[in-house]
Amino acid sequence: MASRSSLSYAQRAEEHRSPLVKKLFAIAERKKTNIVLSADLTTTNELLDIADRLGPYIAVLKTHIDIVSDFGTSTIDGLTQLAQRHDFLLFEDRKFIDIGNTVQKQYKGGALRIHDWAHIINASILAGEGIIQALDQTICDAGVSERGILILAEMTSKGSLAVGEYTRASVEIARKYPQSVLGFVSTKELSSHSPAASPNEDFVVFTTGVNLSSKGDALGQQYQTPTMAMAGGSDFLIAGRGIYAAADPVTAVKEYQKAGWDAYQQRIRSSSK
Ligand code: 5BU
Repeated sequence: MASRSSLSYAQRAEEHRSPLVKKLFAIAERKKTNIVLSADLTTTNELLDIADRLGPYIAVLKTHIDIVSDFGTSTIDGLTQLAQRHDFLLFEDRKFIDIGNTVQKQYKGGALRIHDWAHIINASILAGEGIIQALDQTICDAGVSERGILILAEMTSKGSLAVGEYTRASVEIARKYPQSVLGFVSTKELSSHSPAASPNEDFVVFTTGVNLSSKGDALGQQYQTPTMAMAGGSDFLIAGRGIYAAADPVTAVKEYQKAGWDAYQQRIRSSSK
């Protein structure tokens, strides 16, 4: 089957069955951006300040909420208000990885109340299918339409073991939970060439490790450029330090926005020829 990534976000929004994916693609079209800001700031003030300044240029804000040293109600309320004001979604990069019973508690309750505010979460299938079943159950039982899971099918760090059979199993499990699994965090598009792909299948691909000027860091991170990621079938580009740690983060986010959008337009133009 041809990859859905040759279609425009608008067309995919129209044809997708998930209200959350429809909203995500509609935001991308409206704001002309496929950038996910990885806002790895460690205080509520810094996090809300960057979300407010860069919010107009991004489709999604990704958090690691457990690194916020003064996390509290004001963190969540602030993020939720800014997401509404600037029209972006919230993605908590919690990487759930435990048995089903535990992840339900981690997702729904605890100190972080992730289900209350994060539209998107991610999970590893290392523990088996039960983890996705558990998160799917929490989402379906809550009856909130704008909640979804990305399966962590690959990782960008050097020597990652999320490869081969693990990655293949991620795709197989994703197919069983169409109500709640939106797609993958992966370095490239994974599913369309599999013989099991159905014609209407449209997984969304979020790609981390995106940077315009660096190839990696001293702790094993490995980067690709926005153009490379989009050519590989990525739909949303996750960038952190390349943007928030730049001398001028607003100028930087506009550069990433332009690079990501140009590469997206190039992709849909070349596949319509
Ligand atoms: P950076 O500053 O652009 O390197 O930040 C990358 C972010 O994406 C950071 O929050 C990581 O935890 C996250 N990440 C990643 O880098 N690689 C992966 O495979 C996954 C997440 Br999954």
